[in-house]
Amino acid sequence: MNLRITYLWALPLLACMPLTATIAEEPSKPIPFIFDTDMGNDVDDALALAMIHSLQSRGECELLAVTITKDHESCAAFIDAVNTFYGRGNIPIGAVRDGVAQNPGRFNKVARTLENGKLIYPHNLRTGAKAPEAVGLLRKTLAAAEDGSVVVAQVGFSTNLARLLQSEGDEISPLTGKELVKQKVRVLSIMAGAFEPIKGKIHHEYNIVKDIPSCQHLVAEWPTEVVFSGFEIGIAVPYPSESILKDYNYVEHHPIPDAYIAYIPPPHNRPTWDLTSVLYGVYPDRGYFNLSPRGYVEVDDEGVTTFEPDEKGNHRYLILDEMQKVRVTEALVQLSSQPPQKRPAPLKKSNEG
Ligand SMILES: [Ca+2]
Repeated sequence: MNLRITYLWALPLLACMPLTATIAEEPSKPIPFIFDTDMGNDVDDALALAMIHSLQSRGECELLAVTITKDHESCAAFIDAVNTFYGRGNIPIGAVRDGVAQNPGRFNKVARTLENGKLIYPHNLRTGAKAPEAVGLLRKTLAAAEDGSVVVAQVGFSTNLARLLQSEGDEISPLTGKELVKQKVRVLSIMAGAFEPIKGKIHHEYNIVKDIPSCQHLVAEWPTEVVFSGFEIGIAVPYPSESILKDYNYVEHHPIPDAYIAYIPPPHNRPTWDLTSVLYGVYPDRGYFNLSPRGYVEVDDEGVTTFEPDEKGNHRYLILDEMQKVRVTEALVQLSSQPPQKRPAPLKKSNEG
């Protein structure tokens, strides 16, 4: 019997199924992605950026822009070197002005490494001083995006995004920053705070403590969904340093293990704070994490986060069970260490510095 004919009876049933409701909740791929980072303070930002490139190579996301909240000129150069290594040296990079954490950090210098007088990791943007200011780049990037599409991962301080919310309409868009976010951003996946005691104590989480007023403004005013990866998540799934020694040797020089070793060398297993925010941002529906009930996060004047459940709230935070820890660790290792899809493309003038 012809199978096509046999199953024709099922077509009316299929037409009645509420397929559209299910599909509408799923993000369309590739997800337009913005990475807001304090690159240089801890090496998890570098691993997270490598992950984004691998996810883009897999067609899962498209990195629209990287914006920096660490106020040192070396951050932008390192990010451009990594982007160039992955064949995407033209991704726009914006830098904070008058921001916090004004030291170079331990590993941004990897971008300047020379061999026989040449840069090992070529890049055009040599200093953040020549990068556009971050809030303007965020406004421009959001204005050009489809409504309700963008995922933002904030894995450093809230300086840029708080300033974005406070920005007025301008030549880029008549919308205020808050209106732009409401129109364009689907979810903010943020590494900040702590939602359980750390070693039995209330934890003052670094990303918040460095710029408390900005984080207070962000949590009070962000108009779309916010999902927090608290401090406890990243320490529950440490990056196995054996991977740093063994999984990146497909090229002679690789900026990610170089940065890791410059930060704290193996056998140190580094927490994966920022990586978890990227993983959730791109794969919200793959069961890597459980989510808290809805509610509101508050940030006090000491930088401590508290969570008040409320079904109308737009804040949730990540929770990990034992099986998820195994899955998440495996996913983070495989995504961070995936080889670049293509070798560096010719650079345009846009990121020349
Ligand atoms: Ca970070």
